[in-house]
Amino acid sequence: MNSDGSVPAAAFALSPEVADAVARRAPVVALESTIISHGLPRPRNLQVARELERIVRDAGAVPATVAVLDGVPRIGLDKDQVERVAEDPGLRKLGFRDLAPAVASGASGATTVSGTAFLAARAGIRVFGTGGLGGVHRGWTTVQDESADLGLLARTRITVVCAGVKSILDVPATLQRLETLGVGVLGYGTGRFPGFYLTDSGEPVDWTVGTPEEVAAAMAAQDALGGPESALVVANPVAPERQLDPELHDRVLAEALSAAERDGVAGQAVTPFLLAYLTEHTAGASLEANLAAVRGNVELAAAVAVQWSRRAA
Ligand code: PSU
Ligand code: MN
Repeated sequence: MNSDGSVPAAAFALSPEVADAVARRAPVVALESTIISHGLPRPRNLQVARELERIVRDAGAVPATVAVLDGVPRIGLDKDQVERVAEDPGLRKLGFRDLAPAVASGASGATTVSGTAFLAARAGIRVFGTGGLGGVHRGWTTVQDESADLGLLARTRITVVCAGVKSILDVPATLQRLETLGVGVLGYGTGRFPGFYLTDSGEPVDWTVGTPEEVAAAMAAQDALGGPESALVVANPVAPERQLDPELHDRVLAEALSAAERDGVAGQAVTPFLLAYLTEHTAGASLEANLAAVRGNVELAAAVAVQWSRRAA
C-alpha cells in the first residue's frame, strides 16, 4: 500500500490523465459505466457517455469513467474503451463483490455504484456523479432485495451526487437504511429527497446545502471528525420543468408494477422490466427526465470536485 492509503497502480489501471490529476490533487469526477451499458438504450448510450465526460471537462475537472475490461479495473477510459462499454452487449454488471472474480477470470463488465465507488476511492478519487443509487426494493419484507450500493457506501469515503433513487424502489425504506447505515444525505437546494424522475419523492431530508462549497465543507468535516469511512450522498433534484409529469409517472408506475406481478417477473429482471415499461409507456419522457437528472448530477459533481481540489491546494 502507498503511504496515502491507495494501492499501487498495478492493482488497477488509471488512465494517464486521471493518474496525473489525482497526483496533482486536481479535480476528478468518477462516472459509473452500468448506467451506460445496462441503463440506457443503444445508440443513445454512447452519446450520453461522451456527453457526461464533456460536462465534467467543461466544468474544469477530469472525468474518470470506471469499468473492468479483460480483467483489468480501469479508472479513466480512452475513446475506444468508452465505445466498448457502450457497444459490447456481452459486458456483465459488476457490483463491488463481483470485482475480485471478474479480475481473477479476466472478465469484462460495467461497474455499478458500489463497484465504481469502491474503485474510485481506492484510486484516490473523492467525488462521483451518477443518476440514481440502488436501494431497497418494494416487497423487501419477502424478497430481501436491497442493493449492495447502500452497504458499500456505509464503508467507503466518497461523495456521490445522485438524483435520489428510482421510484420503482421503496424510497422511505431506502432512506431508513441509509440512516441505519450512517450514510449522510444532503439535499442540494432542497429539504426534500428527490425522486429521480421527479423533483420531490415526497420524503424529507434532514440536511440541506446550497452550494458546492458547502458540500466540500461537509466532506472536510467528515475527514476532520474521523471515524468509519462512510460516504456522503448529495441528493440533487431534477429541475421541476424537466421532471416527468408526476401524474403520468404515478399512473404508468402503477401499471408497470402490476404488469410485473402479472407476468411473474422476479429477481434481477424486475428493474430492467420496469424501466423499459416506463420508457415505452411514457413515449420516452421518462428517458428524457432520466438524462436531465444525470446531466445535472454530473455537472454538480464537477463543481464539488473543483471546490474539493481548492481545499487541498
Ligand atoms: N439507478 C438508475 N440507473 C441505473 C442504476 C440505478 O437510475 O443504471 C444502476 C446503478 O449502477 C446502480 C445499480 O448502482 O443499478 C444498482 O443495481 P442493483 O439494484 O442490482 O444493486
Ligand atoms: Mn438487487
